Amino acid sequence: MELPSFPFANNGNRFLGANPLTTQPFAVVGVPFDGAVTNRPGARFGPHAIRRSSQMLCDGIHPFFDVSPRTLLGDAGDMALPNAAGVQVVREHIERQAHSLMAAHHCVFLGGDHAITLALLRATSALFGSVALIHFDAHCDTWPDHFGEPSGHGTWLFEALNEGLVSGQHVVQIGLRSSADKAVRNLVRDQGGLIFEARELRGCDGLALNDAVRKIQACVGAMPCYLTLDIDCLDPGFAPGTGTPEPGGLSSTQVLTFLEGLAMLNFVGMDCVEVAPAYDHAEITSLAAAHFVWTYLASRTATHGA
Ligand SMILES: [Mn+2]
Repeated sequence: MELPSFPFANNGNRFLGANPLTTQPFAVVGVPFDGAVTNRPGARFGPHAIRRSSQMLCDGIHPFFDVSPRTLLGDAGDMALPNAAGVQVVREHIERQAHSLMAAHHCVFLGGDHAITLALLRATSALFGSVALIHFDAHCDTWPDHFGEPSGHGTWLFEALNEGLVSGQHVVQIGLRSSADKAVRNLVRDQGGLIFEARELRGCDGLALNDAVRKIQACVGAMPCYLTLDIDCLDPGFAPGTGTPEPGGLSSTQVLTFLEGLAMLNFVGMDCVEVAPAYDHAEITSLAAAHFVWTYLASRTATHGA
């Protein structure tokens, strides 16, 4: 008698048990770099933990979009990166690999710390021009330097704006609440973009978030849009496993409401960063990340070819 395959079996640790990447339209790619963090390292193990937690999603049929991304999805494994190079050299390697992958597939990158996003946006901009950006985070990441050094995981958006990779009027930040100089915290708003601080979203869920969703839709319009989701946008109660946790954050359901409500945007790629499994408990953080990536991929599957 042939036994059914156990749904939580280790399918080579590929996201959602997908096949290795060949010609599928959607790709998941690990970017295991955490050399630019401020506080606790460990996000280099994020891709493995997110893939492992995604095994729980079984057939992958999403209850809101009513599709499974699995058959349209391939897992490219992790990028090959130098082990002891500085952030600038690592970013060159990331950009080169991301560019060739994004030219052929709609990609979701699993971080890694947030410094990788500058390289991913360089690849995105080379293919799609200056893009709109949806940025979930506790931190503004518009610091002009990283504690005296030119670049770190909190400077990528400052650099991306200066390089013209993203269009300042079409940047939307959601969940900000960390300490920072006021001019740094408000940079995106001062350049014409939108900021929804965690404070403004307290107590808002479901329909109460529709106003924010509508404002974001109006801001981004039909522009090619990149989504970057720092898992520390969530309250540490929902995501303890991250390097720089900030109390007073979003709930998992708030983020899911945004992802579902923004499904009609013209997304061209996504990353989910800063999952650091060494500080996690019961896979809470990696499960949240897997759900967000799955929801994004289901939204792309639902609109694929439409
Ligand atoms: Mn952050």
